[in-house]
Amino acid sequence: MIATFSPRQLAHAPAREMHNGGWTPHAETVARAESIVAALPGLTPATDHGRAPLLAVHSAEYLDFLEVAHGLWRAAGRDGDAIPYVWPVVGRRPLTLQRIDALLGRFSFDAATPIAEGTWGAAYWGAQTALTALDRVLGGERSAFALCRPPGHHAGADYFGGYCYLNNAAIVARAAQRAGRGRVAILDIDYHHGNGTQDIFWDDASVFYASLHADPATDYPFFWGHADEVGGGAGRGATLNLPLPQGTGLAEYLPALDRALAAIRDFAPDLLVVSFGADTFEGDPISGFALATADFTPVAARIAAAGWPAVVVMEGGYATAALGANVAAFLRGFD
Ligand code: Q9C
Ligand code: ZN
Repeated sequence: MIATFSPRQLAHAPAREMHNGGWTPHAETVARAESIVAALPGLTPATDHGRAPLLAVHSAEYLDFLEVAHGLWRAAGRDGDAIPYVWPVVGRRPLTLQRIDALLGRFSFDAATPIAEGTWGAAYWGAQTALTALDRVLGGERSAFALCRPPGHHAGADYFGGYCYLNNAAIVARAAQRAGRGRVAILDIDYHHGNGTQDIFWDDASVFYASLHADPATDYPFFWGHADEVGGGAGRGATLNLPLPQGTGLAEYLPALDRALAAIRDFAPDLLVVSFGADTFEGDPISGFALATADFTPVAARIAAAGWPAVVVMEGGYATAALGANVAAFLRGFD
């Protein structure tokens, strides 16, 4: 399968994250991308599609903020990565906010997602990497893989979090619609629920969002991904959440995957976007499912067998040494 990548994504190197009440080294490392690069035979360089496809998903205020956030942090006399510490639970007043701390809180939902010096450029090129994979599928390729980093599915229209800044899967979905693929399904098989993607398409009947993930009763992001979240307004019924217990292995995973695929089949998409996280791997350091490396191939084969043109976008996966092999095993299922 064709795989797209931009080395400019490696400029994002956050040092640490807030985890269980203390600082730990950041799990979303440069080495993750390097592990995947080393496992794939050849990579197609990303091309620049500009800011317009990002604006089809994210607000202008949010993109403007992301671009200058680290500079504002430095201008405030701070060292290292910009990290929020206060959130506007009661009221959001972005247009009156000046202080970097207020802006960070306005446009985020957790303290695990620092804005480092290279974050904007890396996230921008992550989105371009995803758009380049879409180009190939629109050009007639059956499927293409976008090696996106940082990941995207936790990022909403105007917020970052969960190691994510720009929602690459959502950007692909909107760009596909603009190219005439009116009905798009997003299948999210990262270990964590893709709260950002769900929020972006919550009331949109033209994009079906289906997710298999760890039950938010026990796992991040806690406030999204419960089975009773089905979409709202015109989008009611176009969101499908299938939470699974910690310890889930292939035998429990495949029936849930089949449920998601059946729902997508009923929706009859013109294009499928797969948000692929390899953090369902048994050796993942921050997750609790039990898929083995070899299990990723049959998971992908079931998705491929459905026959929709597919853009596979990289999301999480933190067992760095095994990550390349896990991604390669998944992509093999599409051959
Ligand atoms: N104590 C993705 O896989 N931290 N993001 C959880 C648990 C956030 C994962 C901390 C995990 C975000 C794309
Ligand atoms: Zn994840």
